[in-house]
Amino acid sequence: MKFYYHPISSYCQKVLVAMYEKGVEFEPHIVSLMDPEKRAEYREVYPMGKVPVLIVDDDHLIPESTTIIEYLDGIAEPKLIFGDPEQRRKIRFKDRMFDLYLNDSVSTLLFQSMKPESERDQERIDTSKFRIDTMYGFMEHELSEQPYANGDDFSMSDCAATPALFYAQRAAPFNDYQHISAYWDRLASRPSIRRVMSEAEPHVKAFMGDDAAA
Ligand SMILES: N[C@@H](CCC(=O)N[C@@H](CS)C(=O)NCC(=O)O)C(=O)O
Repeated sequence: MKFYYHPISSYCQKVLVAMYEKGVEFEPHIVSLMDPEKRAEYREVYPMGKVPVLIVDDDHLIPESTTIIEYLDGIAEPKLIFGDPEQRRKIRFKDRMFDLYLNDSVSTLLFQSMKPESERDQERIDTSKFRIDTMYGFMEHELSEQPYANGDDFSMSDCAATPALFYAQRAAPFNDYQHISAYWDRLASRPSIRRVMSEAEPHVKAFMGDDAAA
């Protein structure tokens, strides 16, 4: 399997966590999306130009982080989408919530904060803050009753929460939320996640020009 990704990309980190949890072997292809030439080259692989992408058997292209994890679940243990239909629905639901309303909002805040104040989009910032606060409220409640997003076992939802919380430490700190903080400590102590973070760290430092990944 060929995996097209970049260690700094949150959606790639989500899939890397799943791959390292499962011990899946892959051929790494790092895509430098900041370089216009490399970006154009990558569009030959995947016209949408987004990472991550998994290529299986040389020509079977699998884009989209959730879809990649669903594919991996079919070929390698441990399962990250498991249980009865209701449990599986909840795993997918939280995966969507973490991607769309937490991760995307955290990314928006990070990118906006890197712009000069006069160029920032206050409406997008306000919407992102509202979504993050709403997600934190939801997560704090859920995590008061269980160690992981869907109970006792680590699932695809936790893969999705990882990069969001990794970058949220900088963009939208959650220190005031006792259960989210404990959840983050639990996530960050998993070997798969420690590996993803340590691989991302030098790239995050170079991109943000400081100790953001510390
Ligand atoms: N829904 C996609 C989102 C992928 C995505 O937005 N990837 C970003 C990096 S985190 C990207 O490729 N950005 C480059 C671009 O938008 O051109 C997924 O879950 O894989």
